[in-house]
Amino acid sequence: MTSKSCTLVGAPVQSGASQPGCVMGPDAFRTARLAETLDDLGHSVSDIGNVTANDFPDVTHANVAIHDLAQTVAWAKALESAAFDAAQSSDMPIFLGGDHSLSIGTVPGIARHWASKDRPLFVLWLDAHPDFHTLDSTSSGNLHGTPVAYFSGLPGFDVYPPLAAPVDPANLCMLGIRSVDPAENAALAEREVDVSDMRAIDEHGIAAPLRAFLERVREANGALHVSLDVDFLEPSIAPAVGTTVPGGATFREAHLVMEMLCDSGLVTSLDMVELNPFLDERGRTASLMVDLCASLMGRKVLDRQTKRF
Ligand code: Z70
Ligand code: MN
Ligand code: MN
Ligand code: MN
Repeated sequence: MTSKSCTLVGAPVQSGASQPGCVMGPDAFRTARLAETLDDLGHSVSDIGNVTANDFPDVTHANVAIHDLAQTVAWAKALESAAFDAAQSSDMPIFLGGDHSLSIGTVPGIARHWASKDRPLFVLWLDAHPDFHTLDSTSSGNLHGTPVAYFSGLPGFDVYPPLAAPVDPANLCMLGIRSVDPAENAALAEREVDVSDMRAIDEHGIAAPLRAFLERVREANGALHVSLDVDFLEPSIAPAVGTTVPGGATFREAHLVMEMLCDSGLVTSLDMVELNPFLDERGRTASLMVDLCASLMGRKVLDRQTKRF
């Protein structure tokens, strides 16, 4: 792939998850040599360090299950502007989480950037979960379950920052989904979101739905944000996550997704989220995530082009 300017943005958010540990995620990615790996692939890499959020707004919500709302909203505001700035100044912002509530900030900031260029933003959500709760529907109160409903413009998010550019639900694709709460199920069906659950992937393979989605992005001249949750992966190869769900993407499926994304040339930004280094085994999950990022950014098994069927 052509050489890109990559901006690494640390987002040590853990207020959206039920257990602590994601605060250490950005430094685990750095320890697993993410910057050096991208540099070796020929990219120019700038690590701007970690974003901070300390200006907690005075917000409340009637749903008493919700915890750490003010911290999560503060992170969203800080990350929205960090994401916008990183997209303005580089080819490929890469956000190092941090739990998935960081996408409450990153995706809207990226969407604001592409709206200013008159390009629609598409989002590929690689996750065991659709994260499609509203503030009213979440029963766990873990706000990492809410980013997609929010940035897709669903109602009821008055306490989150106003969206400059909502993502059209028709521009979403979810792969790897295997844990969906009833309220999410209803909301996904109502918006006709493109969801490939594990049952569909077992039947058709993971390449077919991804290929169809990439075709849609290309036809629309869209930009593509990829949000990679550690729990997309099979827990036996990626144990460092608070919400393990059996039956995840295999090593080979995950690398294939990244290689197809690389070949498409369409990806313009990336979240790497939910890494909880406290739960890792000798850094294997952090290293696997770095290897997946390397596949996305041009690492190949063979230098020469192999025949594609
Ligand atoms: C569940 C909830 C979730 C990520 C777990 C799980 C949400 N639907 N999201 N891990 N990234 O608590 O709302
Ligand atoms: Mn998630
Ligand atoms: Mn998840
Ligand atoms: Mn949770």
